[in-house]
Amino acid sequence: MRILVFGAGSLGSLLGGLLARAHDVTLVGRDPHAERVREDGLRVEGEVSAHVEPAAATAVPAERFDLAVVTVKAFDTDAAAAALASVDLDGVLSLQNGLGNEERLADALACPVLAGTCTYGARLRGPGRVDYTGIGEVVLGPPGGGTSSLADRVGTAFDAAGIETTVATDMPRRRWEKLAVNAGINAVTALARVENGALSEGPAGDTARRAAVETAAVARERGIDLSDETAADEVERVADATAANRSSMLQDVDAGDRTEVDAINGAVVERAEEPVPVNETLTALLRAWERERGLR
Ligand code: KPL
Repeated sequence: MRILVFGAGSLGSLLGGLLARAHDVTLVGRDPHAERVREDGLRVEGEVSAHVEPAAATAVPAERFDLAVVTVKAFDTDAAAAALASVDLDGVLSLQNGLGNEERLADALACPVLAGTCTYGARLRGPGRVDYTGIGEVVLGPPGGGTSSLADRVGTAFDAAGIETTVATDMPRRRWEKLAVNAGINAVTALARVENGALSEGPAGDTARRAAVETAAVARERGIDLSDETAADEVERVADATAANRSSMLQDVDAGDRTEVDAINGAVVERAEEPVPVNETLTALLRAWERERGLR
């Protein structure tokens, strides 16, 4: 399969690197990372060690691709949609945090858009180097649920590259479950400056579970079958499986970059019909941190 990975940050580089073991992959990212991948290839280290040689560019090449995998931050989704609008594609898979990304891509693109969740731990170590810090899973399918031949093809292609992938018919519920995980893990690890594994016990872990439980309540208000127990258990399971990982939001804070708080905890607050005090507090704290640094 010819695959374009749009957003060669931590997760995009890891997935692009793993996919390049079986497919013709082009990474779109920033220099100096893209330049180094072009010159010396991409080194994946950690759970898997591999040296692969995908193509890499800072803009989308005018070529045909079977699939574009979008891995940019939620606040860059509209820019991704604009960049992909003129590309000849069979389909797009959004593997992004937060709610609403697939809808924004689908509004701008003529091809079908799949929703996906990914719980891999990844960290960009430097130009041309990505660490695989936690084995996870990719789940993908049509955003509204049900089946599609594109989802089946993409699932087969990911499996062929050794990426454990589930093709799901219940993506609306899966997206809310992943939102609950991110609402719990990302903001708490970013504010406490701890790795995911630190959430196994103590007050930080309690706060993460409470944020996830609030998210499950909002999901139920919207007709999604997600129990408090499932949401809290998923936070624990993912925090354990990616214990050595610095969450994507902590990596943003480490780098002094804008975070995805609006698309994660902010999205929970925005959709809630009843008070969600933990998500409100986490959103307010991260927004204050961003404001202080002139990031919003
Ligand atoms: O999605 C993640 C993220 O960091 O954004 C998890 C699964 C929590 C891994 O850190």
